[in-house]
Amino acid sequence: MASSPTRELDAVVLGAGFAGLHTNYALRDQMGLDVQVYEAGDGVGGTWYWNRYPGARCDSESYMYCFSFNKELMQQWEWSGKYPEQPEILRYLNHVADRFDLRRNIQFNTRVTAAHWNDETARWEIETDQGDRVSAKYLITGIGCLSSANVPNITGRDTFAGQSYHTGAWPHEGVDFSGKRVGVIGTGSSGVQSIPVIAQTAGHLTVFQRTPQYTIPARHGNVDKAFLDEVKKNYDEIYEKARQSTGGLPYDAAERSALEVTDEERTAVYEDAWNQGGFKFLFGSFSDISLDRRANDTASEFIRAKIREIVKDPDVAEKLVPVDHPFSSKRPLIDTNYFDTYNRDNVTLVDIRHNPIAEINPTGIKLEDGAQHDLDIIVFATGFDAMTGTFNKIDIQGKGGEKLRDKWAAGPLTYLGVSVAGYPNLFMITGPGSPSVLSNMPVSIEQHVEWITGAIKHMEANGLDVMEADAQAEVEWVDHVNELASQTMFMLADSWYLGANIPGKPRVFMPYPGGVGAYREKCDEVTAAGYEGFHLSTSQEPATATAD
Ligand code: NA7
Repeated sequence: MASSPTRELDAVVLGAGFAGLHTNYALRDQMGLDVQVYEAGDGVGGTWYWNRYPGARCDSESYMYCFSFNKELMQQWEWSGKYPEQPEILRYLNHVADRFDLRRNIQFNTRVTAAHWNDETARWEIETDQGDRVSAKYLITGIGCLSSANVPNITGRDTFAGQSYHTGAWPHEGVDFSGKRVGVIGTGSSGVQSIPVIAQTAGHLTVFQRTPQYTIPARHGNVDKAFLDEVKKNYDEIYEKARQSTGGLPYDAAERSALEVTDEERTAVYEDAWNQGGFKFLFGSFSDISLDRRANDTASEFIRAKIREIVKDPDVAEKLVPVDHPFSSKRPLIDTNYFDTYNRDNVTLVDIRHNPIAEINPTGIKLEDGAQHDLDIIVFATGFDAMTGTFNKIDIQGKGGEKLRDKWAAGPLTYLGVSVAGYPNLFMITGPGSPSVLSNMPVSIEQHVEWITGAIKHMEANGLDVMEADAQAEVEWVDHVNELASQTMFMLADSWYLGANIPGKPRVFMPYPGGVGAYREKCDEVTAAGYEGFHLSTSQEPATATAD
C-alpha cells in the first residue's frame, strides 16, 4: 500500500445493509469498539438500496424479514403487506439507522478497494476509492451475496441507442415504460417479479427466456392485522422456531414423504400449498421434495400442469414449462400473476435457449435465426456474480500477501462460511459456506453477527490479537458442504448457487445446504469447544499457537 494508515480503528465494516447495520450496532454500541463502516451507496439498505426495479419485494413474509435484536423495534414496526416491498424494507432499514443513530460512523459513497493483512502489526490495512487509509484489528464484511451485477457481455451491448438498465442498479427516479417497446432478458426472481408489473404499462413487452422456471404464487396482499397481532404476542417463540428451522422461517416442516400417500392425497396437499402460496409449497408440503428425485418429480409435474392450465396459448405454455431441471434445484421463485402475464396481448415470449441472442444493435436485439426485436428499453434481469463476485472485486490479501481471489480461484474456501485460513481477524457475514442465500437472510445475518461479536468479545476479554481458521478445519468444512449438496437437487441445475451463470466461474456449490438450525448448532459447538478449528493467539506468540 502506498502510505501509512491515517486512522487506527478497532473494526472496519463493509456495507450498510442488514448485516452492516447490525454489526455496527453490536460492535459500536454493545461492545464500545471504535468502528468505521464504509458503504458504496449514498444511503443505507444494501440489496434494498440497489434493487428498486418494479415489483421488487422480498419472498420472506414481512413479520420474519426484520431484526430481532431489539424487542421494542419488533413490537413497534408495522408492516403493511404480507411480503415486504422494496420501498418498505428500505424505510425499515432507514428507521433502524435513525433509531440507533447508526449513520454517524458510516461513510457513504465509498467503496473499499483493498484490505491487506499486515503480519507485523497483526492488523488490516484498508484503502477506499475516496482515498481513505485506515487500519483495523478486525475486518467484517457485510457486502451481500448478490451485489455484483451480471450484465452479460453480449456482442454490441453498448451500441444500443435506447435506455438499458440492470435490475440491481435501478435508477432512483424510476423508469417510465408507458407506451414503450421493452425487452426483459432473464426470468429469475427479478424477472419474474418485474415482468408482470412492466407489462401493465409497456406498449409491448418481449421476454427473452433462457431457462423456464418453476414459480409459486405468492398470494401477496395486505397483512392480516389479527395475524400480525398474534405474531407479536408470540414473537420470541416464533423467532426461535425460525432459528432452529431449515430455511429460517417458522413454518411447520412437512413430515411425510410425497411417495407415501395416494395420488389423490398428494394432489390435495399440493393444491392446498399452491393456494397458500410462497415458500410453504416447498417447506410445508412434503419432506423429501429437495432430496428425492422421485418425490421431486411429483412436485415438478404438479407445477408444470399449473402452467399449462394458466397459460392459454399451448405453444407459449410449452415454452414456459421447465423440463431441464427439477423444482427447487434453482432458487425457488414466488410470483404474482407471472404466468398469467403471458395471456396479455402486449407480451411476447422469446425462447433464447434454442434461438440465442446473436447481438444487441442500436435498435434492439437480434437472434441467431436473424429475427430482429426492435426495442426502446432493455432490462437486464440477468442476476449477479453471486457470493464471491464482490469479494473478488476487492484486493483482499492475507498472510504473506496471498490474494483471496487467488485462493478462491477454484471456488471459495472457508471455515463455517465466516472465516478463511490465512486471513486472520476477517469475518464474513453470510459468506460462502454458510446458509446465507438458502435461508431467510435476516435470521442468518443475526446469527453471524452474534457469533462474530461473541468471538471478538472472547478475544478482547482474553487479550488475544489474532483469530484464524485452521487450514485443515477449512478443508473439512468445504468437504462437508459439498457432501451435503451432493445429496440434494441443487446439483441438477445450472444455477448461480453453483456459479453456472457466470462464464468461466468454477462450478462449486457455494452456500451451506444443511439448514440454519443445524448450522447454528455447529457454530455453537465450535464456540463451546473453545473456538474449535481456530487458532487464537497474541501477536507475540507464533502464528500457529492455539489458545482457548
Ligand atoms: P437470477 O436468478 O440469476 O436470474 C437471472 C436470469 O437471467 C436467469 O433467467 C438467467 O438465465 C438469465 N441470464 C443470465 N445471463 C444470461 C445471458 N447471458 N443470456 C440470457 N439470459 C441470461 O437473478 P435475479 O436477479 O433474478 O435473482 C437473484 C436473486 O435475488 C434471487 O435468486 C433471489 O435470491 C433474490 P439462466 O437461468 O441462467 O439460464
